[in-house]
Amino acid sequence: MPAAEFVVVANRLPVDRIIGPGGEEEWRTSPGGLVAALEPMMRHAHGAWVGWPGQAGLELEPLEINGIDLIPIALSAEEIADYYEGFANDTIWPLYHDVIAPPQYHREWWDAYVRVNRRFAEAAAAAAAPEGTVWVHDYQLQLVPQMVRELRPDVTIGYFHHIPFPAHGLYAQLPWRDQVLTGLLGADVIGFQRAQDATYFLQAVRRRLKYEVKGSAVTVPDGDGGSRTAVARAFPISIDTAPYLELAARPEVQARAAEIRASLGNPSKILLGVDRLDYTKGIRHRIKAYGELLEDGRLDVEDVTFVQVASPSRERVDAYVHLRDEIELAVGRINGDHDTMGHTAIRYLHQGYPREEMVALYLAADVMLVTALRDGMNLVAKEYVATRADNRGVLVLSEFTGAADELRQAVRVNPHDIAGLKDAIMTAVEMPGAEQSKRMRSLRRRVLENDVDAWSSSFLAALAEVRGR
Ligand code: GDG
Repeated sequence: MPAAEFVVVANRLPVDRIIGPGGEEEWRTSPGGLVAALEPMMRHAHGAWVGWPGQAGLELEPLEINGIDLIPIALSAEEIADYYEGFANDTIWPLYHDVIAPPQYHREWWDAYVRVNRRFAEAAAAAAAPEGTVWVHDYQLQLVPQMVRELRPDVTIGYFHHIPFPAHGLYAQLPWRDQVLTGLLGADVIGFQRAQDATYFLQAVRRRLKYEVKGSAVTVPDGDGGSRTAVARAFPISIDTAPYLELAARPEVQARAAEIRASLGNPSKILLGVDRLDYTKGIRHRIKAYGELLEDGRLDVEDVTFVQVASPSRERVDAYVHLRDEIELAVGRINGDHDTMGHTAIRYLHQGYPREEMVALYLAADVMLVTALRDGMNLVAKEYVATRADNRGVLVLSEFTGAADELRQAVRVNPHDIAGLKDAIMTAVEMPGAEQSKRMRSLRRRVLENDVDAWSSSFLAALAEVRGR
């Protein structure tokens, strides 16, 4: 495989391996926004993508799909347990989401994280063309930037952090806090979702490593008496809006939205939640507030239905097993107390759906509830807004999401404040049409202008600027 001008490094490859009925191997591109954002540029610049193919023990040769070289990284079942489910999802994930669940600190998980990060870095270093660009993604790979730099000082390195970065008081818990900062500072540009995340990162760098920080620039000593500059700042991610606009305009998707309403008994208002089943998403808080509104008689199941799609996630991590039990207990209680033969209080769906169905749900929903306790961005909020070409519908949005920095015309909530959340839900349910469209127009302008292309272009422009120095 020839050397690649542009190398993306992410935990997962952007494809899923499907084994057909006759045992034949097939690859299907996963519909993530990241692939959509990077694909055109990767084809143009001869791109390679380094990532795990998604199955334990699968050792594959590099392959080319749609003009992109895919470089699979094999992970054993034990490495998945320690590096991915362990350190990434049970240490870093809860710590960086403000310790909503207690982070577990295990030295053998850290050792696996270092080992696996090195494997990704070596593959990226081997794939990159002289003076090429390497763009590393997310919290599973925080050590990769510095590892790539040591192997390939000639390449330009970017890193984008999709989840929040915590305040120093929390970050300081991490037993490997200095190593992780050093790993990230191997990048020329370190991108975060919110300005606040970048500020917390820069504070940690100043306090722990004592490097000089001026504005968004860090002076990173190179060990030989010299130094270089790394830039850390916000680049809020967005969605690829085109497929959402296109699906929302399709007559059959609109007909499906009407069918969904009818199958719920044509309630006057449908509330919707769409999340991975994750403790960061505030699903319990949302259910509690809704249950109390029914209890108080402020909402009635004859008029209102709440649909919660909770797509299965990280099912082998204990905290997720408990969360599922708690949510299902709460849903069962509320439905038991309030359902009638013809109407259900909460239609709870622990399933994943094709994108068409998600868009039909967005179109069917009068109120979208995004009540995350902490969320890097929250793309669901942006997807809902993108699909509402009729300018109807209300977004209830937690102020603890990255999206809240941009989507100022949403009904903002602090999900910890159940009384406030109840009032916000009522505001949304009762909002007059004219007010809905005034707000939705402004939300849509924002999402349509700042799409995922704008995001990747601005990140790459910042990388090019650093390189030009
Ligand atoms: C991380 C950060 C940041 C969900 N269920 C189904 C489905 N989805 C899709 C949604 C959306 C995506 O998954 C979820 O994105 P979010 O942004 O809401 O949340 P995370 O998964 O936690 O993502 C987050 C993001 O990275 C990007 O930087 O915004 O803060 O935590 O696109 O629509 N899609 C389909 N079926 C489902 O059942 N088709």
